[in-house]
Amino acid sequence: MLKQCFLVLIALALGFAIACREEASPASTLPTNITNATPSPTSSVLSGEVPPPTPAFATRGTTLPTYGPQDISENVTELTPAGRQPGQGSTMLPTVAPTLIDDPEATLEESPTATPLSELLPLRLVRLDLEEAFPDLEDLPRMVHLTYPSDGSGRLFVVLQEGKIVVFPGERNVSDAVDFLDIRQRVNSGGEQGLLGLAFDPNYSSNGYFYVNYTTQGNTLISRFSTDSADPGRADASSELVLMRIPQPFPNHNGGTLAFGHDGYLYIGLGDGGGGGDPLGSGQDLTTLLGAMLRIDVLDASPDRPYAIPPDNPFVHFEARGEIWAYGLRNPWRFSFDRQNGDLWAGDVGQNSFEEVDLVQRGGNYGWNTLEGNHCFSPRTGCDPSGTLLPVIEYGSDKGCSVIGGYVYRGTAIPSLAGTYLYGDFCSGEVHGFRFENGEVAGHSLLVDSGFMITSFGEDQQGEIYALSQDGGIYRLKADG
Ligand SMILES: [Ca+2]
Repeated sequence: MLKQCFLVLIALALGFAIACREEASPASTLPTNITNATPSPTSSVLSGEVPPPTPAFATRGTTLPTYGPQDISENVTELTPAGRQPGQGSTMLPTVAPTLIDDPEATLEESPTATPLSELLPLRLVRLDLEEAFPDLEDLPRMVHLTYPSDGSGRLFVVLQEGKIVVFPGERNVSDAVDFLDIRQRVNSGGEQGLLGLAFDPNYSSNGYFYVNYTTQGNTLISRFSTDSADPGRADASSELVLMRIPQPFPNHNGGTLAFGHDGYLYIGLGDGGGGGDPLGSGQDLTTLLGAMLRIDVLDASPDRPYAIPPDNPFVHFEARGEIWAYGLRNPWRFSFDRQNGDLWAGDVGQNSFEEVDLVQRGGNYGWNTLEGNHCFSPRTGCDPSGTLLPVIEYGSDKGCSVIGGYVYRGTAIPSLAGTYLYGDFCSGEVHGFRFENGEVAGHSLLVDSGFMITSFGEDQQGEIYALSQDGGIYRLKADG
C-alpha cells in the first residue's frame, strides 16, 4: 500500500497521469463545443437502407449535467449474473444485444490454439523476470507505445507522449534512437493527452503508410503519414492526412491505441470523453464515437474520402455511428490483437473501484457507465445490466489503479508462456497473465512484479513482449532462471 501511494505521488509529481483515473477537473475545462462528431463523409452507407428497429440506447442531452469529483467507493452493488460469481472466471453474459448482430460470423472466426493448455505448464508455476532490453539506450521520456512494421527490418518504434516517434534497431547493444517523426508542434501533450498511438499499415513495405492517434486542443485526431521515400528511417511530417477529427469534451479518457485487425481494418479505441463518471453518457450512446471501439477501412484513404465504413460493421443499419464496432467502454487505453487468432483484447481503465480486461466482440456492449467492471455504477444499485458483456477479468482498486492492456504471448523465447494474455497495472507495476480457452479463464496469476510504473506493453515482429516504464526504461520479458 505504501508502495502504491509512493508511486502515485511520483506520477503526480511528474504530471503524468496517463490512462490513470481522472479526478475530474471542474467546469473550467469545458469546451464550448460539445456537439457530436460530424458525420463522416462515408456515412452515406446509412442511406438507401430500410433500417431495422432502432436499438434502445441513451441519447446525449443538450445540456451539460452538473458533476464533480465523486467518491464512488461506497454503495457499489455487485451483480450476480446467473451461473456466475462476480470476480471469478471468464464467462460473459450470453445476451450480446442479439438483435444487433445480424451476422456473427462476419469477421470473427474460430481459431484453434496451437498448443493445448493441458500440455503447458500451469501458469501459476511460470515465473517471469524483466531485463533491460537495451541497456545502452538513453532513457526515453514518457514512452506510451512500442511497435514495429512488418517489413522484416527488426526495427522498433517508440511513441513519446510529447509528440515524437523514435526508431532504433531492436538489438541489445543499440545505443542511439533517432527521430522518425516529430509533430510536437501539433500535439497537445500532458496529463492523458499527447501522441498516444501508432500502427503501421499492413502493406507498409510497399506503401510506407503509418497511422497515429493524438490529441489537439479539444480533439482526437487519427492521421495517416508517409515514410520519406528517400529515407526509410524518417517520416515525412508534411504528409499528414487527417482521417478523423473527434471532439473531446474533456482532456482525459482519450483512449489512444489504434491497430489493424486480421481483417485489414483499422481499429481505434476511444474513451468516454472524460470528466468523471461519464457525465455525457457517451458509453451507452451509439450516436457518439466516444466510449467505443471503432473499425474503419483506410485502404483507399484520400482527402475527399478519408475512410470508409466496412459494410459489416454492426450498427450501420441503425440510427448510430456506423464506425462503431463495440461500445460501453470507459477508457480502453491499450488493446491488441492476438496475432494467432485475431482475438481483440482490451484493458478498460475503471473509474475508482474496478479495472477490467475485455474480449471485445462485434457489437458488444461492455457496460460503462451502467457498470464499472461487474458492478452497478449508474445507478449505484438496481442497475439494468441486460445486454451487456461482463469483463473476462476484473480487479479492485486494492490491487492497482489503471489496467494496462497487453498482448497474448506468441513469441518463442518463453515457451511456457505460449497463448497467455499478459496485462499490467500502472500503479502496482505487477504483470499478470491468464489463458483463455473455450470461454474459460485458466491459471490467472501474478507473473512478475516489475517494481516500476508500466505505461504500456509492446511487441516486436517475433512476438516478444516488452514493458515500458514510466521512468524511461524498456524491459524485455524473460523466463526466470
Ligand atoms: Ca465494462
